[in-house]
Amino acid sequence: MSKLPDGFLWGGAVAAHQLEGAWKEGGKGISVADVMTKGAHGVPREITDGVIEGENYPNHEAIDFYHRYKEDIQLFAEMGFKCFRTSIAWSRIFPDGDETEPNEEGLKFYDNLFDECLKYGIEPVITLSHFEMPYHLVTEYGGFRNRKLIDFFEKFARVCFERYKDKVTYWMTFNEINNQANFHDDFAPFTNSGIKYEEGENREKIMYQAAHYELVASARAVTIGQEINPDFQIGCMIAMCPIYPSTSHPKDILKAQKAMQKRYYFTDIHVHGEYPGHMTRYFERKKFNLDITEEDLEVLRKGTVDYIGLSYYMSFAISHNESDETYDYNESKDLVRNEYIETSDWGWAIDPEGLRYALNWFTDMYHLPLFIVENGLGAVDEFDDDGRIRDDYRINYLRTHIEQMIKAVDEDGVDLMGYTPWGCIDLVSASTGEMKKRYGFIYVDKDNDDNGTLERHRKDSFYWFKEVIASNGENL
Ligand code: P53
Repeated sequence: MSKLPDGFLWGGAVAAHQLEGAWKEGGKGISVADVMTKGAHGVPREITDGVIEGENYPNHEAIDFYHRYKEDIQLFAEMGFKCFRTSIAWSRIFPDGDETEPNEEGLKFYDNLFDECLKYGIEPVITLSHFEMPYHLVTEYGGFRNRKLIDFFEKFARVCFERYKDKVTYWMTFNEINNQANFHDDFAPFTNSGIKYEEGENREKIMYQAAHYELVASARAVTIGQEINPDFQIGCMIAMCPIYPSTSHPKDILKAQKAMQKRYYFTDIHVHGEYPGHMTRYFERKKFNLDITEEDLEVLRKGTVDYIGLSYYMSFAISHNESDETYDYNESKDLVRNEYIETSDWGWAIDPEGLRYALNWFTDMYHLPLFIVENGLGAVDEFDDDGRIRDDYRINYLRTHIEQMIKAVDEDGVDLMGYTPWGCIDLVSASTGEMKKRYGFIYVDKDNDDNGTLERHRKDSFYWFKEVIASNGENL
C-alpha cells in the first residue's frame, strides 16, 4: 500500500523560455530571457541592451520544444506522468505586453500543447509568469517598478484563464516570486520583475515596491480566475531554501528567523492576504514610503491562493554579525557554508531532510495544501561505452528527497498534491544559461557551444522514475 494518496500528481516541470526556443516564431515578442547571455558556475549571465548581433543567447533555440513537443510529451507519457508543469510564454500571447488584443498564433500553440497532454491523460500545471515577461515592458515601463504592469499582467492572466478554462485546472501566478529577496545581485530582480538597476539606486526599496505590485497582480488574477472557473486551483510559487542558524547561539537563531521572515513574507501575503507586522515595521524603520493603497490591501485580502507551489533544491545556513544589531538580511553576504552538507558541482547544498523540514514549516505556517513543483540535481551527464547514461547520482538525489517527502506526508500529515521534478527533459539552466547543467530523465543532444543534433535519449533515471510513478512511490 502506497503511503501517498491516490491521485497524487507525479510529473515533471519546465518553463517555456528554457525549452521552447523558436524565440521569433509564431508572432512571439522578445522576452527578458532573450536578452540574457550564457554564463557558467561563478560567471553571471549578462543582461544586454536588447538582442545584440554575435552574442550567445541560449534561450533563443533552447531544445526546440516548440517544434518537438509531440515527441517529448510522448516520452513523458511513457514515464507515466500524471501532470506536466510548464509556463505560458507571456510574449507569445502579448508580444510587447501592452497590446489590446492577444496574438492568436501564440494562443493556438498552447491549445495544441495542452491537447497533446490531455490526449495521454496528463494534466497541464501552468505558471503564468516564469522569468519571461515581454522585454518591451522593461524598456518602455521599467518592468514591475511601474504600477501599470499590474494591468498588463491581469489582462494576460484573464486571456489565459478564459481561453484554457476547460483544459487547465492547476495554475500558479509568479514563479519563485521571492527570489528577488536577493536584490543585491542583478539576476533575480531582472528575471522576477524586469528590473535593471541604475547606479546609486535604493535597490531594496525598488524591490519591495515591485514585489508589492506583483502581489497585487497575483491577487487580482486569483480573484478573476475563481470567477471564470470555480474549479480552478490557483497557487503561488515560492523558492524554498530553508535558512538554518549555523549554531545554537541565540543570536544565530534570531538571525535565521529574521532571514526567513524576509525570504518568505511573500507567502504570508499570498496566503493570508496581508502584510505581516515585521514587514510593515521594517518599511517604517527604513522610511521606504511605498505606494501601497487601501484598494491594494483590499485586493490582497480577497485574492488569496488555494495552494502553495514550491521549489526545493537546497538549504542555506546563516550566522549573526556582531557589528550589526539589526539582524537585517543580506542574502549575497550573510550565508555561510553548512559543514554537515555536501554540495553539487554548482555549489548547491544537497539536503534531503531539508525538504521534510520545509514541508512541515509551510504546513505549520499556512495550513494549505502544498505542491512540490521543482526539485532536482543539476549535473554533468556522459554516455558510457554502451551508449547509456548511468545517472545514479541523480537517482540518489531524487530517491533521498522522495523518501523525506513521503515521511512528511505519512508521518507528519502534510497535505501534498504532487511532485514534479525540475527539468524532466534537459533544458537551458536559468542561473547559468548552460546546457551542461542537466536535470533531465531525458537527455538532449546539445552542448554549451550549441553543438548537437537535439536528439532525445532516455537516461537510466527515466526507467527508474517510471517505476516510482507506477508504484506511487513504493519502489524507490
Ligand atoms: P538552474 C535560484 C535558486 C533556486 C531556484 O535552476 C532557482 C534559482 C534561479 O536559478 O530557480 C529555479 O537552472 C527556477 C527554474 C530553474 C531551476 O530553479 O539555475 O524556477 O527556472 O531552472 C534550476 O540550475
